[in-house]
Amino acid sequence: ACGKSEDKKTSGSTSDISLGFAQVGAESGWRTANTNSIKDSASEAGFDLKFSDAQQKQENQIKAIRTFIQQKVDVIAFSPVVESGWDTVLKEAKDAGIPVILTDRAVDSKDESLYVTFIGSDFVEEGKKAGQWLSDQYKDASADVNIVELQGTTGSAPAIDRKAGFEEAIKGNSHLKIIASQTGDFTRAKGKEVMQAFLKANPKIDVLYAHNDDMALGAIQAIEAAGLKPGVDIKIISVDAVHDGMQAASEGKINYIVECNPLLGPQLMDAVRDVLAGKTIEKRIVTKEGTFTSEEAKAALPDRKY
Ligand code: GYE
Repeated sequence: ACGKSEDKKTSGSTSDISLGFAQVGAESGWRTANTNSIKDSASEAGFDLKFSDAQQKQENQIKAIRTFIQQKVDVIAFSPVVESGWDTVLKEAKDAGIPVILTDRAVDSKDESLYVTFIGSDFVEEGKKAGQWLSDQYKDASADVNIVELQGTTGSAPAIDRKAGFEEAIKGNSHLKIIASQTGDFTRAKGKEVMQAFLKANPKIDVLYAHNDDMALGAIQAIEAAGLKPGVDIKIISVDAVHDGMQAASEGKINYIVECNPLLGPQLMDAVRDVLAGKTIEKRIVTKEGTFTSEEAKAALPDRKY
């Protein structure tokens, strides 16, 4: 065989492998860590990385993928901003013979042949961990516990799944009530703005569940501005465990963080190598992660990489 990928495999050199990566944006600390991980591991692998930032817009990602197809990159990887609406462009990549790897977020396409694998977290599991902790905290509650929820980007896999997992885990405790739920688009600015509105509209908020640290950090500013103590007057749970979130947790402002690992670069580069070498790859590669209470965050903070 003297195909393109065969040459690469046998030559031992990777410098002629090109990887097009369509990133979501730069909306959060998680995303920054994820982007750095991808750039660093691509350069370590010696791949020619073509990186595009979609500024949280699906249309920009679709454009970027079409450009990668025109450029005839060897592999396309991307983190789909939302779950739906990918079939057409994924079909175009398939017809061009370019393998696609999903990282971080999933698509809802029925046709699994449109992508090689999906590398990323189990977001339903993350939501469940958050809800389970809360259920345990309030297992002896005799009055209603009012929860407000800051959702991630509407239509994104982590927003859909973290909501579903959380609801599933709290449904056994009838005192746990979600009284308001809105998107904060995974950003600090939006998290602050929506929390302000929640505080205005609801005289009694006991718990905030934020789908990521950045929204929780924005909400903390709103809570403090309202003269309340985050972590005490309002208990806070979030997801990610990025540096600033862990810092707030170590100060007792966030009570519980469910970890979501952004360092997907090394696994992605392995998958790129494997697919070009013609190896079979598992359809689903799940990232391993844990959880942190305030005390655990304090202990873990000095050794965190991001
Ligand atoms: O939790 C959030 C980011 O898709 C897992 O996107 C990712 C999420 C992450 O904006 O902070």
